[in-house]
Amino acid sequence: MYEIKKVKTIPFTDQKPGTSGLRKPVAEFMKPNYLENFIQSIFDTMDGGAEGKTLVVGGDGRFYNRRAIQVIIKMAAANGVSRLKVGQNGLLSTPAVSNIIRKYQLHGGIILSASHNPGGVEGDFGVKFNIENGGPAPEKVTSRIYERSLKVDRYMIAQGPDVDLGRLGETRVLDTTVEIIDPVSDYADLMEQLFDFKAIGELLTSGFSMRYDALHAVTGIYAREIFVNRLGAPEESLRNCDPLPDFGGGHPDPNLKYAAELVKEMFSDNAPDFGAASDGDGDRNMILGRKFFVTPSDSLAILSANAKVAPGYQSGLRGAARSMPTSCAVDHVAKDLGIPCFETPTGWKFFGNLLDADMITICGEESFGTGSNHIREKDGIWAVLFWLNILAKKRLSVSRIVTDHWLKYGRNYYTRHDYEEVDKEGANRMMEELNSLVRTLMGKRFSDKKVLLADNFCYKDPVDGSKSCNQGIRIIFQDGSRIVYRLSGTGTKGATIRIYIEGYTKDKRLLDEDTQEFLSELITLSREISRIEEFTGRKAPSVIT
Ligand code: VG1
Ligand code: CO
Repeated sequence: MYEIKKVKTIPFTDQKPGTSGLRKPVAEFMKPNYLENFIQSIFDTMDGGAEGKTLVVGGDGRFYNRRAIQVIIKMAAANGVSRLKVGQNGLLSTPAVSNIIRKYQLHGGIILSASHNPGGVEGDFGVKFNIENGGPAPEKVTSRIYERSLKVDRYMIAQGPDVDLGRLGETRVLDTTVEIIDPVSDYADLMEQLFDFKAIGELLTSGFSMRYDALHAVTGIYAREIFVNRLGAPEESLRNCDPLPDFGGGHPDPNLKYAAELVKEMFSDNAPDFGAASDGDGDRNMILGRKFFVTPSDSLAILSANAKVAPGYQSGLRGAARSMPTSCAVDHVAKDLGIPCFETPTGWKFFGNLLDADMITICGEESFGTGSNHIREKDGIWAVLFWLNILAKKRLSVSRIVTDHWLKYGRNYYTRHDYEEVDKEGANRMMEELNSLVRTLMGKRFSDKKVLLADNFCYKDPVDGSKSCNQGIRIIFQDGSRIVYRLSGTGTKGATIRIYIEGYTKDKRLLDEDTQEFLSELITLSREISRIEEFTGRKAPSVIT
């Protein structure tokens, strides 16, 4: 029924994976051979080729997901993959893929998603490759794939009928076993092992109200099974939980701007007790209380401080880690717990070695990502369950838990200012200027603030010694406040400049200030030092988080 076809092709030069995989407008991916070249480059750079390998593939359900999966099934078969697990209807969240790779000891996985970027015909598409530990491919692997993509001159594909993605069970394509799997059950089982489902179930049926917004992306199917079927929450706890190819026209990005409906409800007078949302591929989370927003950096610190309430973490944490731009809130907790706290570059792949070496248990990023050693990706639903587990045990409001935390550890005021879709050249020039200027800032004084350290962040992995430099300009002041600048590696139009601003206080009278106001001096200073208006023509950021 199937025949192997070898297709001649011409390499593309723009298939360099960014912060998390290859991300481009759908229109790019639909160019003849664009997807095929990249997939063949992944197969060609596997140790010993793709022959005999076991892999998993699935995506967030966005436009082109199903088409791409059919191509990948047929290419996997023609390249000799022995077993390919495929999420039913082409769906699998990023954390679910990570779990499946680990649980079934596969060689790797391919995730089709552009994460929180919009989908649909006009939106973005993406391919991420995860390795056998379940985590995103490290830089040495992604650069091998990129090198290969510059030379690939043929790809192998099976010709024959499409596989029915809706029907669970095994079929054969050439000599490859293609197994259509339930995308949810393995993941939901893992969550039941980590969290106290009995206590959470009691909370959710005790008059406590929650809203979970999947923003019409992949976590809808996970939320329904876990929150409603297994934990007994009423159906009305779910919002936008049917995955749609264009995410209903929205941005599947769980933040104050793009999860607007949920935010509106949570800040209304009859707001539920708890609100949460996740992104396109299910690895991000936003946590809200009644009229209260929890910053992702605080969330990481609070989960760390309360980890022992969850059965999966009752013996405590080995260590914690955060990406460099993430606020230092978790550092205070780690210090108090007497555990190490690591600072890594932006991107989940940098946590992989620390987790594999059992040097950390929990980790997170300011960009709405939190996770632990249960898998090798950040995990949206996991974070929501962790919060519910804490709420079920403490029986306090979200805002009370957060303010109690600040009283004990002090508060790290934190904001991120994004300048999206700015001119690439201007952005690069600004970063170059900052880079040559940064060392001269050491010891300098700006009104009452003295610079303690100023550099371009260079990370040396404590496990394998590999170095990743040029990871962002940071200016750290003596009082613990910081300014960080970096360019986004996930944007698909022009350049995106991110400025991260942080201030710290232990003064109990200053715990309840407005964030932008508290940080206003530092914000002005960050613009002056970088001369951002001069380089980009922008007076103000396009998104403030
Ligand atoms: C952004 C975030 C980063 C995150 C990455 C992938 O990258 O800042 O923290 O790891 O997205 O998240 P950048 O380079 O645009 O700043 V996701 O949800 O796309 O896997
Ligand atoms: Co994501």
